Amino acid sequence: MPSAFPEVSKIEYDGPQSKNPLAFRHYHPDEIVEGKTMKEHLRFSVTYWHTFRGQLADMFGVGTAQRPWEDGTNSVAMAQKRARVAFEFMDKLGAPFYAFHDRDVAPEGRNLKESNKNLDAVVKVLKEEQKRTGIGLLWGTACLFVHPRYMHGAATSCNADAFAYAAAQVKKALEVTHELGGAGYVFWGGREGYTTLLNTDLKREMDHLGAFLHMAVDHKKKIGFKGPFYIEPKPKEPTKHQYDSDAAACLNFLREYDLLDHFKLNIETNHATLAGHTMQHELEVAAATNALGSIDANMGDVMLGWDTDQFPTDVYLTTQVMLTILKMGGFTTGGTNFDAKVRRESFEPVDLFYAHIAGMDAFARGLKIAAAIRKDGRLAGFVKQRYSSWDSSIGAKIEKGKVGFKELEAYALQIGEVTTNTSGRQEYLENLINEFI
Ligand code: XLS
Ligand code: NI
Ligand code: NI
Repeated sequence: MPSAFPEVSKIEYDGPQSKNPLAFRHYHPDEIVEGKTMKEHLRFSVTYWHTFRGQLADMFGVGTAQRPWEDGTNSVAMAQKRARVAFEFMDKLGAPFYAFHDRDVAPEGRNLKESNKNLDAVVKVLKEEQKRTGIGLLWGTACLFVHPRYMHGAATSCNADAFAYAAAQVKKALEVTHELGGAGYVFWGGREGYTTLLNTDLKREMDHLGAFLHMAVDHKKKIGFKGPFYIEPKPKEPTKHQYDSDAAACLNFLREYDLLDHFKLNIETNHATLAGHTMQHELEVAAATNALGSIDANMGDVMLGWDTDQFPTDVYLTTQVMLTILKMGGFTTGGTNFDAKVRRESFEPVDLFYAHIAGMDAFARGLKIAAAIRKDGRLAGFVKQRYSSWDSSIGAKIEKGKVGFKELEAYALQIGEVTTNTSGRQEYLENLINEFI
């Protein structure tokens, strides 16, 4: 097969001074940071749906993407050819992982049987290409939101037939992920929510979602898939309200339905901001329950209120992300999945390289900066000091559960007033971070 990107050779690390736009200035895969290589820390992953299926259409206009390898059909042969193009791209980029929905990689057939057969035909090629390049599957997932059968949702549909069909689709997607040695499996509830409560039995829908996820856990055990399940929170879009709206809502749902042992979270920046949170807030909430599994790396636009899925190029953002990831001890099965698409105006194939290089360099910088901040120690030292009243006397007694309201009343009467507050020093700390950027 002729090369799809003949003008691009393997992207190499060229150092911060490089003016070569098709080189890394900061992502240096073998460089050691805090005892691990950058490659091991960041575990970059390319998303199949945006990078190889995105046409760059928007709500007002058709796709603009130039993808010379496409023949305009949605055939299995085209899907197989596209898979080889994808691996040429990822191999040249040096991305160690990719992620897909079942229907991104292979076309939906006339019925489930045909869809499964199509998927198997493409999985065969994916397997060959994984073997040839050493690139692995970070996670697989099932697309339960595009087809009209899921208009009312999948696991939360008012129609039991749609639930059943979705279960069959997830069963197959899970088996295929397992076959490809996937490190994890994602559930993103695109239409698991509602558009109006007037026609919705919220409690019944949530119960169904809980049951669905338990069936998935059972099937995972049955086939011997060892990777974690991840839930990917998002508050809305395409529904008005999605049940797994943010990290806290997901964790509460998992607790309520006794699923917490089987799931971690896959946190996406633009979903966090849609929910009115920062990415770092969502990461910290997940990490606090030991449920931070993986991230979908992208960013939104402050001027636009939707999921714009832009490549993450904001170094302040990647620094915050990496501070939390390093604090929780780094990724195990998870990674940095670029759930991001080039802008509609960036329509040439080479833009796919520029975009990923930009994201990878921004994360490499975030990693290096976060490691430097941690090595410096002033930030962590400040936080430790800020809570030092808890390390001895009354604070230590409260933390150890040795006192109740009665003893605390006696203590308050004795001190008379709180005179020991210290400054939060936000501006000082913001300037401290800027020292490293
Ligand atoms: C959509 C989601 C989706 C998931 C995978 O907003 O980010 O792409 O990552 O289904
Ligand atoms: Ni998204
Ligand atoms: Ni995502």
